[in-house]
Amino acid sequence: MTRRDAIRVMGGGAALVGMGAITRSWAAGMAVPAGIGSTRQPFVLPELGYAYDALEPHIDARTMEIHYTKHHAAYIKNANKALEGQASLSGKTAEEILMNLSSIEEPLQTTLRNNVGGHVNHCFFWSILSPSGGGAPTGDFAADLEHVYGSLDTFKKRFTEAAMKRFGSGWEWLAMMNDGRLIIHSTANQDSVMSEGHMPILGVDVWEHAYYLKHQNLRAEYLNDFWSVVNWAQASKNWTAARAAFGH
Ligand code: MN3
Repeated sequence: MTRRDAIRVMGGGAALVGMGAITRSWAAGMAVPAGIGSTRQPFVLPELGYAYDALEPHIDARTMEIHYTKHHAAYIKNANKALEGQASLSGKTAEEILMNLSSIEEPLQTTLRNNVGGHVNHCFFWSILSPSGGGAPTGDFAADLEHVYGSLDTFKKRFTEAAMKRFGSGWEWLAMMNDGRLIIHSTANQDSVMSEGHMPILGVDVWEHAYYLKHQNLRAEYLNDFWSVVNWAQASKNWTAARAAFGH
């Protein structure tokens, strides 16, 4: 029986069994490639891989610097502090914690949802941006997008519309469900799609701290700029890793 079959046969009850495999796939380099981030405790600020001003004019240097050295760093500090003395969680990766949040008692669960989620989401976000980004995806990932959404432009339009509808702070994602299908999905605050059993392929931070200095309240202009720096090669790697993790 393959893992995919196991997940299908056992249904929801197999979620944790499936999650174990997914976590290993993720840890092997899905969304936090070598050199980009550490998902092991204690969490540390990852290498950005490019200069603060490398994404200009689309995302400005000051926003990048504050976002990375203040916002992301704060999630890391708070996550590590919350995990101090939590022996049962000390060997867990960030992803394992997010995938098994419901097993953690409150109020720790909420603290970890926000801060481990914030760490993982931001590691993912930095990796999905690139000074040489933009353009269009290629290969099987591009074919899947076209199959599901009709065209890249239609996908971008629907993703942007969904990101505009996220009320308050949160994220917009292109994610894969465990049956291999793509979905455009929004999460509030720092919630991770991994806590819902999905794998992230592409994501954009729509908290105002991600764009307010340059774009002020104009989220639509920020999202338009996002497409100019999106790292489709990384998204394609994420798509391939998600397929493998779910046994497709
Ligand atoms: Mn942010």
